[in-house]
Amino acid sequence: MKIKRFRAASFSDALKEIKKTFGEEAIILSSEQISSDLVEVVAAVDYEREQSKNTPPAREERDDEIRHLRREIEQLRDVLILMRKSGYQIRMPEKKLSLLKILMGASIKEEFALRLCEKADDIHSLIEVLSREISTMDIKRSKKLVMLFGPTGSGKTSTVIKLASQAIKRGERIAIISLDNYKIVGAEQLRAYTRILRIPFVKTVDIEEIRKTMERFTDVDRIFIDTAGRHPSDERYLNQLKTLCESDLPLETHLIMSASSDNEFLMDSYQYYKEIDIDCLGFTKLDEAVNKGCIYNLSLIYQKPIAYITTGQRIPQDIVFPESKSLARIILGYTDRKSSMKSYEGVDQ
Ligand SMILES: Nc1nc2c(ncn2[C@@H]2O[C@H](COP(=O)(O)OP(=O)(O)O)[C@@H](O)[C@H]2O)c(=O)[nH]1
Ligand SMILES: [Mg+2]
Repeated sequence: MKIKRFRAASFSDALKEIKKTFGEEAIILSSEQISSDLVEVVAAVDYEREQSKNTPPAREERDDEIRHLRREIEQLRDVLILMRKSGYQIRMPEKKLSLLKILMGASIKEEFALRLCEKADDIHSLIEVLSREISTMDIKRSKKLVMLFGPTGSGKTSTVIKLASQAIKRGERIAIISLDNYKIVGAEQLRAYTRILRIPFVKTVDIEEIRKTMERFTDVDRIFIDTAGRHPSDERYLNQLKTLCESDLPLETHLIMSASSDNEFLMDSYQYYKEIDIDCLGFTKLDEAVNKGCIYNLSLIYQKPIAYITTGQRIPQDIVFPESKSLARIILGYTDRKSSMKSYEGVDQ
């Protein structure tokens, strides 16, 4: 076994150096933040194992940057696991520790929180860093077909109505398609709203029917597609969505997740939803969510922009389109009137 001490400006840099010197088999024996810009990590490698191992080929991924980010986060998670196993306490300057507490208090995953702490010195720079890492999307520039999908009860049908109403307000001509042949109440609720809004409504499960609807409504600017809610692991549901995404339809996909859901459930769902070609994320039920860190956690693992958040059951008003700095504040609980949902209404409508 070979042991070496590494010093670097950040944990990520130290880990990069360790991987470069010792390879993937390196283990971390200890790590310490010595000052705000110096960390020390002691790593070891078992040379026999190192020499005999066959390095598996790196998984192909389109975007280099995403691959790099994921790797960095995985490495940090490995460090944390090893540190915990050896009873190691995180030691860092008081200022950084208080940022770590804020982040973890918001339910941001520990390895993500540590990464953010490396880049920020106070709450203002933390908001800056966070806002640079989350991107948002202007739904005014959406494609003609906008499909919402996600877990059962996440708020898809309500959000379709909210988005349709907003688009009508902007002067767009709208139609709605329901692919929900499962929840009769859901489709009927949607039909009732389309009557009130006086917009065309089609209920189908067939891609060809979607195509025909699109061709029939040539004067329509946007067609919102509501889908049935299913558990993320439901293979038939995923295959139906995949088929739609792989078609030549001008389709934009929005993954709708409730911010009040269990953080682990939301994180786990990634292993299923990553199969789908997702364009953006929409978060619902911010009014019921105790912590909002899941918004950051998910935007980081999906690497997709956030298009909107919904803040209550009232249709159509409880939806906002924050830009990234406001979103960063919301995630950290640093809105002007912290506990009041009204605070979101002032955010970049
Ligand atoms: N508190 C709160 N409830 C919401 C929000 N969005 C949707 N809901 C409620 O969540 C429940 C499920 O919503 P629905 O749109 O039917 O979900 P779907 O199954 O994904 O279509 C309904 O009772 C909605 O009123 C929100 O932003 N806040
Ligand atoms: Mg529904």
